[in-house]
This record gives sequence, C-alpha cells and structure tokens, in this order.
Amino acid sequence: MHSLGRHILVEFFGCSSEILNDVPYIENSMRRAAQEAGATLISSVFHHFSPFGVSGVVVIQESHLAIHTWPEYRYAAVDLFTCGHAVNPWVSYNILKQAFQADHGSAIELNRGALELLEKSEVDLGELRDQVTQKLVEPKFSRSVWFTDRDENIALSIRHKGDRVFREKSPYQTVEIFDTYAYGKMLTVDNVVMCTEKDENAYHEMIVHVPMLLNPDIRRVLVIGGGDGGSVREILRHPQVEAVTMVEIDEVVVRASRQYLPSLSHALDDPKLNLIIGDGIRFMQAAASEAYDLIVIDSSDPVGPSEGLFSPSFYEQAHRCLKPGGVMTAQSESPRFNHAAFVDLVQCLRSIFGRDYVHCYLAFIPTYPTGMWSFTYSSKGGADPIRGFDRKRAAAFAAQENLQYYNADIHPAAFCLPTFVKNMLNG
Ligand code: SPD
Repeated sequence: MHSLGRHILVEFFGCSSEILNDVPYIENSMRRAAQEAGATLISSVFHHFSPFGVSGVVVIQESHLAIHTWPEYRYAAVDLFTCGHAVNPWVSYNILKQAFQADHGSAIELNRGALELLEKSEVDLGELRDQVTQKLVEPKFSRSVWFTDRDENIALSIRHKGDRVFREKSPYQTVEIFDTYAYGKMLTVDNVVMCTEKDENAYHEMIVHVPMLLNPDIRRVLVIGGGDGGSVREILRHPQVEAVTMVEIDEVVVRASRQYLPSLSHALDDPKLNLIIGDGIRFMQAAASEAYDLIVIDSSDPVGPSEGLFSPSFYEQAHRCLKPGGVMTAQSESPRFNHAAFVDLVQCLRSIFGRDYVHCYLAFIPTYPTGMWSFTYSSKGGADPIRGFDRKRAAAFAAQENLQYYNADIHPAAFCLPTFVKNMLNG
C-alpha cells in the first residue's frame, strides 16, 4: 500500500426502504461490517430523521464508516475509510450490500494520503507520544443512537440503547418501543413519540384529572385512543367511576404496551373497563346520545388513523354523546410545533360547544417537540374549569394518589395562556 488509507465511496441502489429507515438495524449492520473487516470499534453515533432517513458514523481505531440513507429513493451513500493493512474495507462493502438488500452497488476506491506526496515530519514527536501513550487505555466501545421527532424546522432527539425492544407494522402504522437513557421505555408510532415511562404522567394526569376534579359526579367515561392505558389508569383512580369504555383502533399499540409498559397498561385489565379494538369514529357515530359524563380524546397527531379525530363531524357526534353538563377533554397538539392543527381544533370545538364552553390549557411534556403541549376542556353547558374548582378536594386527591404532575396549583395555572398562544386563538 502506497498510501495512509483506503477510502471507498459507495452507492447502494434498490435497497429495502424499510431497512434504510431502521436505525438499530443499520447501526448493527455497520458495526458488524467494521468488525468483520478486522477493525476495532471505538464509538458509534446514529440519528433517525423523521419520517425518513438515517445518518450515522462508526468510529474505528483505523478511521471510520459513515452512512446517509434516503429510504424514499431506496438509496444509501456510504463511506468506508480504513487505514493500515489489517482492515479490508471491501469486506464491509459486501456485508452492507447484503444487509441493505441492495439490487446493486457501485464504488470507487481512493487512496488517501499518497506516500509519494507526503513528507514525514522531522519534528520530534517522541515526548508527545509518550504522554499520550501513558494515558491510553484499551478502547471501550460506546454507542450513541438517537431517535428524532422532527418537522422541517424543529427536531427533538432522544438517545436510546440501540437495540430494538419492539417493532411491528400494523395495518395502520409502525409501532415501536425504544429503551431510552433519560426517559425509560418510549412508545413511538410512525416515528413520533407517543409517551415515555418517565414523563407520561404529565400528559395522562392532565388530560384526566382536570375534568374529573371539576366534576365529582363523573361515572361513565369514554376514551377514544389511549391504547397505552395511561388515561384509563388515571380515570380509575376515581372510585365513583362505574364504567369506562375505551376504543383503540390499533391492537398492536395495546399489545406492545401490555408487554413493555406495564406501569401504564396495568389498568387495561380492570373489570370496570370495556376495551374495544375498533374505529373510534364509527363507535361514536353509533353510540347512544347523552351516554357519557366524560369523553377523553387521547389520540395521536392528525395524520394517518387519527386524522378523522380532528374533524368537525367527529366532535359533533362527541357533543351528542355527552350528557348535559358533560365534559370532553382532547389532546390538542403543540401551539408551536403543530400550530395549524392546534388553532383549527380549538376553533372547531368552539363552533360546536360554544365559545364560552371551550377552554385551552397547557402542560409541559419534555419528550414532545417544543415541550409545550395543549389540551382542550369543552363542556356541554357544564362547569367552568376555574370558577367551579374545588381546590381542597384537588389537593387531597393529588396527595393521596401521589400524582407526579397535577396538583391544586397547576390546575388553574394551566389555563393561563402565554400571550402568543392567546393571540393565536383570538386571531
Ligand atoms: N405528537 C405526539 C402526540 C401524542 C399524543 N397522544 C399520546 C398518547 C398517549 N396516551
């Protein structure tokens, strides 16, 4: 070899789109490709770019392997750069071509640092080498694999342990669970964070206890969505509740949650719960009028199977199914991240329930992009969410149930909106 290193610039065409969007699989393939070529692993960093694409680097003692994928074009660009004689980058090439199920690959090899063009320094590096050598320890491989929830301008990345805990494509969406360092197990749907073990209580306590602590007579509850079980768990903390019906369209979400998120899903086995796997929109159309004291819309974002849960016809039906004085809470997206969906939903609810009966409130959810999340409280001519609030009762309940987010101070405070959010809703 007449150069310091060999650099192979690779293009893989006609790969499996699914594989090219799968961070743990790509990371593991790249690590294997490095090891089987004879390299020593030092570190890896991999990112997912929602909804499509993975970028990552495996740092090896002999240089690096890097990748960027375009699943929508079934294409991956890969750099294989190795130094020294011990590592053969063509071994990595063959492993990756097979791993990505590429129809074909093309590659050019460059010699990096051609020795005839280099002159070795006469500077005595001996002292420097000695110092460094003294500090050297056996390389310890470290992984840095990231899940990213993003739109074209804003992203939130969460580091996870790299190996997939759960992944299944249902007829509706791809359901995955990752084991994250900061937030425990994390449920995602089509590459969007649904909840994590560590901060799900903010979402579920706020969507449930705000209406329930205002209305002590809530006995019959309907949940649309909520397949992870968090909302049902919170509802069943209230002993006066007689019956809960939950309609979740995707059985895979329920199964994944039962298996890997027991702290959320344990309430799904409660005898008061009637769990229906089915379409919430159809269920609501067929449900009896004035059947429920509380309806909770615990949906994912307004794309895919949840799109219809953001439509006026759905909320007209929900209004019909509420008893007089009954309440509906809905997750209503992030004012910053999903501005249009947030404003449209609040306006839609105002047109159905009446402007004075729709109130927006906020909670801080660190694992949703921007952290700021909104809910709407809409009543069928019922209690005002602040004037009707029994502070003492809320404080006693929060303490007795050891709630982690909801408390008697946060209840009224959550309805105080920043000026820019007020302006969005009044514009
Ligand atoms: N952007 C994600 C919004 C998800 C809201 N629903 C979460 C379901 C938790 N039960």
